[in-house]
Amino acid sequence: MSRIEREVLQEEEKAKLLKYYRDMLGIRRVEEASAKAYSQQKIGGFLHLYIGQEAVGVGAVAALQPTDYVMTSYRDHGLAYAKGMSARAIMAELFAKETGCSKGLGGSMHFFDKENGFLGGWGIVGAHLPLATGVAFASKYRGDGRVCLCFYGDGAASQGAAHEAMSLAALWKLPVVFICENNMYSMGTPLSRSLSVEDTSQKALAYGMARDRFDGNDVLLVRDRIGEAVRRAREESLPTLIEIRCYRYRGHSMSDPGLYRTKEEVEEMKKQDCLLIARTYLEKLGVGEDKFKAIEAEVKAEVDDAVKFADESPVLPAERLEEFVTVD
Ligand SMILES: Cc1ncc(C[n+]2csc(CCOP(=O)(O)OP(=O)(O)O)c2C)c(N)n1
Repeated sequence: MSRIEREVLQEEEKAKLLKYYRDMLGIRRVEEASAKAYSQQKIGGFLHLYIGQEAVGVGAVAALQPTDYVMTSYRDHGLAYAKGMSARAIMAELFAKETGCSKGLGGSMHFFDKENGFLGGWGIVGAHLPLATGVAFASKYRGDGRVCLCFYGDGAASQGAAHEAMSLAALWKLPVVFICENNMYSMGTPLSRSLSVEDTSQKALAYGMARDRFDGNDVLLVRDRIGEAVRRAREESLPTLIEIRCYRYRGHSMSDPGLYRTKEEVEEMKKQDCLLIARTYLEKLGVGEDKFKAIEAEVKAEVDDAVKFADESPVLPAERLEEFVTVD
């Protein structure tokens, strides 16, 4: 490769990394604003934040084509944003407003965005893995080349539904990537108290499925490693199981005081923060303080606008509720 080609490549990578940085910051600020709104009682029900795991969502989506699918559990705001859902649609859904992605009827755990290929937002632990297998079956049946990424937590790794889903995905050679976001605690239970092995990707061995395992704070590493699984799914129609080690800085949900771990542990993990890592790369590539300030201002304006939009939006009138009920 010539020097000029290398430089062009570096410029391209820099532009991409800037976008990933901006999207990770977008997720973090949207989540912080929703935590604030929750404390002001503008949001009801549960609220599970993605803060700390942003590089997983952004890196994963960077490995996809826009027509590919993403599904996840109830910790869904970050992945929805990464897949293209607007901050307005997110905040309005959280505020239970008609302008939200699910018309305010789903709330935090039930985001959905068909146009962007974001197929939920699912509240029952492990229940969406069979759905992801079904989505991948449909892709293969139609021959449309679409890949499905299915995210779940370490707490779902031993669910029976997860095994049925993986077994059939491997047997039928389906274009699905199962991604266990191992943030170390399902609710308040450390993985060591719920699983006899430390590495949940070993489950793939039982099905003869390809597997991978790595840390999820470096967005470029996440993109490239998930990219390999996406290529396997698209070109060879084969599933992969990936465990990504990550950490959530906040409690399981807003009501969790986090007594099962120390403040020191959380502070230690923050030293490997995904935004810090991306920023350090970017600084080495010559990006200066002004650019970071401009990104911060742009994201702040986006989030402020989303909160205002959600505040001012109407709730769905009660007489329209039946429109969304299906009876056979
Ligand atoms: C089938 C089922 N059992 C129990 C619950 C209650 N529950 C909600 S979240 C959760 C912990 C899941 O942890 P994990 O899968 O690791 O995801 P994380 O919250 O860490 O992202 C539990 C037990 C549920 N929603 N569904």
